[in-house]
Amino acid sequence: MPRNARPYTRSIALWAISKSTVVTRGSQAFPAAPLSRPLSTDRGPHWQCRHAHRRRLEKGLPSRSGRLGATVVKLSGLGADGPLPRIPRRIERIMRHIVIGTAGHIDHGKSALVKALTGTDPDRLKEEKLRGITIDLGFAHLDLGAVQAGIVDVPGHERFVKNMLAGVGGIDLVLLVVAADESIMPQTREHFEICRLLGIERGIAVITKADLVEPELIELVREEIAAAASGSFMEGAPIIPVSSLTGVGVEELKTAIRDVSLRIPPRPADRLLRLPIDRAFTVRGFGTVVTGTLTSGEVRKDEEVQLIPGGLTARVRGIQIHGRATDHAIAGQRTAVNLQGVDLSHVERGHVVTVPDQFQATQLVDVRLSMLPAAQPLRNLIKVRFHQGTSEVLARVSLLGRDSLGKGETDYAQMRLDAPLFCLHGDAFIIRQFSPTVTIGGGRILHPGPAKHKATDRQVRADLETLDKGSFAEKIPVFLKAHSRRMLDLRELNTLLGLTNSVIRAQLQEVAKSGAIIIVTAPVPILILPGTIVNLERETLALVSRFHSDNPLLKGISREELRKRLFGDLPMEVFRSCLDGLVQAKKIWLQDEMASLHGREVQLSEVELQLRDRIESVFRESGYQPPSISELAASHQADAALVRKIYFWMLRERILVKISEDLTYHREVLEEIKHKIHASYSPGSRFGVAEFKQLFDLTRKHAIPLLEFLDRERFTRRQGNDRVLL
Ligand SMILES: Nc1nc2c(ncn2[C@@H]2O[C@H](COP(=O)(O)OP(=O)(O)O)[C@@H](O)[C@H]2O)c(=O)[nH]1
Ligand SMILES: [Mg+2]
Repeated sequence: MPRNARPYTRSIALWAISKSTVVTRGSQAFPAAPLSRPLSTDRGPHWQCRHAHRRRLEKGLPSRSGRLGATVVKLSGLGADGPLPRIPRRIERIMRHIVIGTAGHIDHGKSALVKALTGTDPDRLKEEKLRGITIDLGFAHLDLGAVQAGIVDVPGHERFVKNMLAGVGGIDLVLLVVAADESIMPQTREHFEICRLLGIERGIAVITKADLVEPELIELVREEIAAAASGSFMEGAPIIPVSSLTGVGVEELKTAIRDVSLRIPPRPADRLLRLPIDRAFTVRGFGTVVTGTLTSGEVRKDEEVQLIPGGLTARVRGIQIHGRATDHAIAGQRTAVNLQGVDLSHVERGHVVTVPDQFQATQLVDVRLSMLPAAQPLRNLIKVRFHQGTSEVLARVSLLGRDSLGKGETDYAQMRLDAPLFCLHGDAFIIRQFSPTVTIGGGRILHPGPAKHKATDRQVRADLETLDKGSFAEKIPVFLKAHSRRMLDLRELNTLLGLTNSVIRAQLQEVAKSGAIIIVTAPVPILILPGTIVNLERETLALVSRFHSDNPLLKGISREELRKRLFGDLPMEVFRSCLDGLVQAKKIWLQDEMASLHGREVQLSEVELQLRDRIESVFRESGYQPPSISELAASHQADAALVRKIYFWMLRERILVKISEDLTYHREVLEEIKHKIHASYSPGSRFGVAEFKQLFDLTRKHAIPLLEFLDRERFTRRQGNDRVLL
């Protein structure tokens, strides 16, 4: 055993073996793809290190024990939630799970090629066999040792391009098939354009039916392909002549697929599960099964998932990859999932299997739209077919302040969808003409849930440009701004992005550090634009000062009233943080749940001041037997309302203390009473009501409320008919 290959007992990520260590477990291999996520080590100490087999694996051969292996890299210091490390190039090359799609004109030999590569006839429908054409997607598994590829075979017929579109999303590599005897044909171009618009980054051109033509013709086709590919993602891609009939070129093609595949970086593990469904069917005894290319995240057996649109939840009863049962599948794998708890009638192509309670479908999307060079100009508000993932819906294109978008042009637009669809920021889409159905353009989703725009709003264009070209830190404020409340909680923001929890938290911390957003601590953190906080603070100050001028004798506005009036529908934490900020900045005083402007004293007029002094001296002088409020008004011949107003102000200022419904004492008198009791009794001693009455020369009318007040103040405690001094 190499020195670095220790037994793993920690439950966090297994990022900890030396570079040259190959690991297998039981009869199952660990392909390189799981490197994109932490490996759980709770499966026991069954790690075997097959150091010597690395070379065989690198060449794509099975290890000598008949098992496949993978190398796990030592990258210490990362927990299961840590950001993903970059897998060193050397390691990337060990093993790949990828998805390959075919593309090309009808009858050019795509399905025959898939059969020649894999032994599987991808034309699975009875009608396909009967008519000899591919109608819907077909699937096969290509085992190249270090490269495990799922192949999606698409129909070439123009009528079935919509099926082609459902299959080609999420592929890593396209095999652009061109028959030697026909060369490039309309659907060769259309499929190629679709791949380009979908942002597919790698391709191999295959000249099929090489047995039917002279070598010179093959060279001509090769030149035509090279010319068509120039300036695109396929510029310089391998072009391989093949005969599916004789087998010539098939091995070369496999080698090329392996070479290209090993250079594909692993799909980042920074996103949540998305499995756009391309097929749904039932299997007797198992129920509903859906298949698709797992475009991001991972899915595990027994976990709960949700289907969007629709929102139905289901349990993952089983998972298969290339016909073999497994406990979990990761991004980049062709995956079949057996769903428990949903009826087949509720599941269809276009739905997406995802994590529960995170996403919603939308009927409005902001996009960057590019028209194909050969397309007819697109008129504003025209109806088109909108394809995203495996779904297709009708949509109207609302252009931003223009009447049409010409061929080859690119601009921002808003799509108004006829039916809800689940997509995220950055997803690719295609549009096809309503009739006749030809592909006319495509692009990227910028905002998957915006407000409806006014066509003339200039700011909209600037914001969309940021969502298109900006950095993560620049985009976040735009998402916040686009929301009517100008804030989003982390969950709401992630509805647009689909990142894993740890990744989005880490990235947002960075953005907050730059000052572009403020994160308010809450059970789900709330993201706010600094400007929004500034406005709220300004409004708070304005409201408090307005309150002061309307209510000069009141100390301030109650906290709850302030919240209701300004922050009614905003989260409590935002209110709290805003108010805390103002208190800390010494702009607001917060006392007894009352907010007032910092440094503000209640201002009384000259007349009011005189009245206050008179009332105060009445209460001081009347000592233990103060007057009631009505007696007070009568004896002063002053306006009763004004007396009440001053009286309440004095209560709020705690100059007077109301001890019962009818009795109010001057604060100093109450202090004096307490002093006198202390002077007469030591703590712990008892006295009765009679003693108390005598001590202060009181009747029951004053004595009982006073004693009850002292009990409430925890100055005394009642025991039977006595009081104990505390
Ligand atoms: N001679 C020859 N015929 C081929 C080859 N590949 C496909 N074909 C034939 O071409 C026809 C169309 O093939 P198919 O795979 O269905 O084309 P697809 O529509 O692109 O899937 C079938 O009759 C095949 O037998 C080849 O390499 N050589
Ligand atoms: Mg076919």
